[in-house]
Amino acid sequence: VRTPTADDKFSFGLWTVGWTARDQFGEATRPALDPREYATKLAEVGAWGITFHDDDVVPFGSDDATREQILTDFKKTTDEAGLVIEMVTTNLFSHPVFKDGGFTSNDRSVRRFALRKVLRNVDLAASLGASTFVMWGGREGSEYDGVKDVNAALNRYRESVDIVAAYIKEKGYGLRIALEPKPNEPRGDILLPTVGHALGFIAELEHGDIVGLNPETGHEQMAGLNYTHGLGQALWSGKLFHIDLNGQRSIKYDQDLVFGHGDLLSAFFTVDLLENGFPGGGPTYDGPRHYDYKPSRTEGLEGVWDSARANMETYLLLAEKAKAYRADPAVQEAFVTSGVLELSESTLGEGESVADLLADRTAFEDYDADAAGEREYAFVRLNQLAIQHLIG
Ligand code: 3MF
Ligand code: MG
Ligand code: MG
Ligand code: MG
Repeated sequence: VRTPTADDKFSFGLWTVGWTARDQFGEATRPALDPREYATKLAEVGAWGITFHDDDVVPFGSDDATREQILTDFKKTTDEAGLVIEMVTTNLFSHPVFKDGGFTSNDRSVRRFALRKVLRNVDLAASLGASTFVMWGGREGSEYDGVKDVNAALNRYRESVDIVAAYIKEKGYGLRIALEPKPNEPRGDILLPTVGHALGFIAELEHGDIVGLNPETGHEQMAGLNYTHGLGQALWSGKLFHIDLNGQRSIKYDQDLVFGHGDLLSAFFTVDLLENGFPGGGPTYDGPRHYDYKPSRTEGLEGVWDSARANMETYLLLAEKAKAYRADPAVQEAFVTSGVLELSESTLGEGESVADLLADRTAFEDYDADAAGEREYAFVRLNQLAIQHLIG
């Protein structure tokens, strides 16, 4: 498979390759390198972009001068490596102050602190030329239903997101906010648990025009949901601003495996959608192919870079296969047989009114539902063509 280029727009969170593999049950298995070393190496293995949380680069609580110095050095390294800082995000989950959340903590002083931390980081994101500001509310939620007033929590969530969005507009920053849904972990239940919940939330915002989504493969799959369908609805809503690609094997803890190392067939259709769009046309995604994965705890530093490469290699392999799948005359024919393209035709005809439909006896009174019920859709055949392209 070919080596990645800047046109592929592959991007990685600094916290992915930078994870030292400390988990709930065990110590770190890898050393922590200087953030700049990860950046240089990411560029070497073919990444185009890099993303980070404030605390990934600048230790929490650093004074202003230290922060300034660290960020200047980091930016110098990414510039030299030719890496684009395409997204910046804020850590509102690690420090104990956020144990009951940031924007939705029951403690008002924590909410004000969280908002200040985010606004400060929005300034940083803009100054570094990022185009997306991701908000993953990992601690916004609860373990116990009785401890969180969901109505008040959503009001506070909306308040903060609207304040940040209004601030971005007022400053004239070229930034858009992307909310990242997740059903659980670290909280027992997290607010805005799925793509659908988050879309419903965005519709209630005053400044929702610059607020969209950053759906993560594993997060939707942890809820037993179809990631590709989630991306599809986000696209349909004009809200697919950014993505977190990785792998997850069914409903369990957040695995953050290499992309394709979870549900491979689902990954194929994710890439098919991202690269080729909907079969019948429609909105497409042109943003970064961003990875949020974890090199497994069993891997050393060599494994870190092997796994980073694997993410991109798998994507490129799937992209090739998805192109061949779409170009295959047998697939095109199956799209017709299976009605996949027929679905793009509006249900009422051009200029047809409901009254016309009600008057159309062929649509109902004279309609042979039994005959139509006999139609074979041949979806299995179409799916098998995908399998043939994937593993044939
Ligand atoms: C947790 C996540 C987060 C977010 C990140 C970006 C630590 O499961 O996916 O990664 O992606 O905070 O905002
Ligand atoms: Mg995640
Ligand atoms: Mg994950
Ligand atoms: Mg993520």
